[in-house]
Amino acid sequence: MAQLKDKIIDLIGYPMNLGADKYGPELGPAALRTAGIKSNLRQCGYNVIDNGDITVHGKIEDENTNPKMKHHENVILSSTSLAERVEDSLLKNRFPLVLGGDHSMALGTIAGVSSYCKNNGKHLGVVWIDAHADMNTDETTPSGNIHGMPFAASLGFGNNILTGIYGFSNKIKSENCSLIGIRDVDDGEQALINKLNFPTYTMEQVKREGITKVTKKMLNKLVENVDFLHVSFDIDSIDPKLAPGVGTTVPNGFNEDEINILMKMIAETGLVKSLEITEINPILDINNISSEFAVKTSAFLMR
Ligand SMILES: [Mn+2]
Repeated sequence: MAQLKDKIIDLIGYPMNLGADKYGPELGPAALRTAGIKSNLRQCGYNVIDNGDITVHGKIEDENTNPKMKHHENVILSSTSLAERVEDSLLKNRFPLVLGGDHSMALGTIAGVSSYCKNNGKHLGVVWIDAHADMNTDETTPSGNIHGMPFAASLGFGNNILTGIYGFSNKIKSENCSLIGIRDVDDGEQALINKLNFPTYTMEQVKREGITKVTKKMLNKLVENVDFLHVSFDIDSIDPKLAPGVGTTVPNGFNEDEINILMKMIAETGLVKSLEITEINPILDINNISSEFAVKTSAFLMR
């Protein structure tokens, strides 16, 4: 897209693992750089600036003050730095591409994007590509891990420690969001999805109807009301045979054609203005193939 090619891509590393409460995701930014994310984007014709990694606070060994929202103090502290960085990038008319890090990062990314949109008259939509719904709250969570809560929190559901990050709540509206690729949803998450009549496109639906038809349906609904799309791309949406290096593998994910078509069709809206790549765990990977796959497929989103 000519419009996007004129922009500078701001690479922002976010080596966060507290939301997963597990070692590995903090190595994601390095793994994605090693897989050639910069050279790949430059070959596609983009100007890329690598801003290095954001300093994250705290560590897994720290004592948990709340087992239903593990490490929330440090998750919030670091996410706030991320939100500032993302908003600053957008204010400079750049394209923030955040390299995670576990999915708690979306608290910060979406806070920054949403703040920018609110202050600049933009209508924000989010496409969330994930095997999971990330729609738990501190009341429904089976694990207490915050990486299962960022979508609910961004929508304004859950504890106000999470929903109120960056000084305001309700970062996004459910009717302007969509969730695609899900195949492992907790009961509490399903209850919230049902209550909100939330637009979800399951992997089962993708396999049954085909990716083109499902994506068309999703985007038709979405583009009606938004002029700014943020894409939150969880690598566990991809089939574990192609991307085994994630914290929580779920079988029967997107195959290569499906994920590439999804990315291309989202790109064709011309509305993609920010992206995060999340949940890579290089410790569980095989020769960095998951990061290499993520780099290749996300390039389709940037065309
Ligand atoms: Mn996720």
